[in-house]
Amino acid sequence: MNEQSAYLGFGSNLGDCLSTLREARQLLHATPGIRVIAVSALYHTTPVGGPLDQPNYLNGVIAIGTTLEPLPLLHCCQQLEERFGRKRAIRWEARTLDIDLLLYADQVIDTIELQLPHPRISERGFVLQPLCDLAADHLHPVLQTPYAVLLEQISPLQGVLRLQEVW
Ligand code: GSY
Repeated sequence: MNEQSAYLGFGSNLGDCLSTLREARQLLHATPGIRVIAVSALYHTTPVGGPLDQPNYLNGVIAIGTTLEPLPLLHCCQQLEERFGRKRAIRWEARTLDIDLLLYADQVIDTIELQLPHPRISERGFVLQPLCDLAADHLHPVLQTPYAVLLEQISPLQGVLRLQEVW
C-alpha cells in the first residue's frame, strides 16, 4: 500500500507525562508501517470533561506517514496506550497515555469502532492548537474549513498553554 498521511493526538495527565509522551513517540516511530514526519509543540491544557479534580494534561499532535490501513493503525495506537498502563474503565477519566487517530488522509469513516475525522476536533482547543502547528491551512475533510479558522472559532482558548517546542 502507498504511504498515507495521518495525524495523531497525544495526551497524558497521569505519572511522568513528558517521559511518557517522548517514549510513546519513539515507539510509534519504531513500529513497522509508521514513520513520524513532524511533531507539534507540547501544550499544558485544562482537562475537558471527566472528574473535576483530575490533573492538567500535556497534549501534542504528531504527523505520520503510514502504510497501515486506518483500523490496523487504530489498533497500534490502542496497543501503545495499553503498554503505558491505560485502562479503559471510565470514560473521560485521567490517563497515562491517550492517542487519538484524528485524521487519515482525507478519509471520512463512520463506524462504531472508528470515526474519521475524529468527531470532536473542531471543539477541542487542546487538539486544534497543536494541529495548527503542523497543518494550519489544511482543510477539515467534512467542514471544508482550515484548522486555523476552526481554532479562531472556539473561544476562549480553553486553557491551552504552549509549554515547549522540542520534546
Ligand atoms: O481525548 C483525549 C483525552 N482527553 C483530554 C486531553 O487529552 N486533554 C484535555 N485537556 N482534556 C481531555 N479530556 C480528555 S477525555
